[in-house]
Amino acid sequence: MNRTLAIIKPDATGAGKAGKILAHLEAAGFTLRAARMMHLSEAAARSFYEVHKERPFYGSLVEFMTSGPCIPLVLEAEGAVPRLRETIGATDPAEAGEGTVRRLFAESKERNAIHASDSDENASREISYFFSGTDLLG
Ligand code: FUP
Repeated sequence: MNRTLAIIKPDATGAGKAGKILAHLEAAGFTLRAARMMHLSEAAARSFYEVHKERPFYGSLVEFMTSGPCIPLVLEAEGAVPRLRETIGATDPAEAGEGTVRRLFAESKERNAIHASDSDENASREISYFFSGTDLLG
């Protein structure tokens, strides 16, 4: 079994879509191992997306991610990282496949409902960014 990190983003929580997204993820075969609801500080959002700091959308992305509460989740499945990337679809919902989370629930390329780790290494780093070891026991 493998684990990955998802974040239900502020557009989705604000629009009352968090429950439907979680149900979709469980129906897609993921087991929920940890969850929390939090409002990211600007420092936390900047740090989480530091890899994008030179990109033109960085400031806007940080502003969006701090605009309301989000819900980091630890999800478990065989091949969790690639499987969740498939389940959520392309970054831009207009390009995301039929039935993917972003196609179903995202508003735009920026307000795209959900984050998912893009490698096992980043999944480990991102899980420990939001959760402590004791949250993940059992
Ligand atoms: P993804 O891995 O699909 O979440 O996409 P990226 O890591 O490339 O981008 C991270 C986030 O930056 C996206 F979820 C949304 C935002 N973004 C934009 O707002 N505009 C862009 O052109 C690309 C990404």
